Amino acid sequence: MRTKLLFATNNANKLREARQILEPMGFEILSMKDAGVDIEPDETGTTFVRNAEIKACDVYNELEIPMPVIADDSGLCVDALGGRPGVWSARYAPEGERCQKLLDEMKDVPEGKRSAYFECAIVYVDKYVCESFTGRCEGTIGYEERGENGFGYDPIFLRDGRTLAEMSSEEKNAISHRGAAMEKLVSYLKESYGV
Ligand code: ITT
Repeated sequence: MRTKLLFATNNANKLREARQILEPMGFEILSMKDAGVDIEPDETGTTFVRNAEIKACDVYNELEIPMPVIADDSGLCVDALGGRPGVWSARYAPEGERCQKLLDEMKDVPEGKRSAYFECAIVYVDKYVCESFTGRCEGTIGYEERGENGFGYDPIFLRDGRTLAEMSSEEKNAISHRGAAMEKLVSYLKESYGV
């Protein structure tokens, strides 16, 4: 039987990527809507792990019938900006304006100083258990938006000459922060529970 995990996210793109990564490995990923949970946890933490813990625990506590919950907190950390927007990536600017605002902030930053990375923390919560797994994807910030795939900052994040938005979802998942964190989650679940 497939192991069910409830993904505590309101971000449809994260849900899509999690399903692409985890379903071929034998997991069934339920959405908050599937579980009848409609909340927007308060992300008051200052780290990705803390915010993912808050989301996973808040949603777990809403469940009438307990089941394992995962949550993802992630963001883009730009070295020339001292790591910003980081945990504030979703609050940096309204969706649709984030990439342009970041390009504007980076307009005087020379080639060679445009390094950045995506970070992802996945937290798994079940009765008596709370475990976190992190993943990172390193690259650079480009000079214009390119590509139609992905979401968020993907159109300005370059890896080997292409933005993540120019890659197929399989290509992105194979190198992404989310893919790396989820791989660790799967190893943990297999080792601990033999799922
Ligand atoms: P939930 O909290 O409901 O999961 P959210 O979108 O608010 O959804 P976060 O607080 O973790 O999630 O914010 C992460 C933001 O960082 C996200 O909205 C994107 O702008 C950006 N981001 C995260 N992962 C990304 C990825 O793989 N590609 C591009 N941008 C990403």
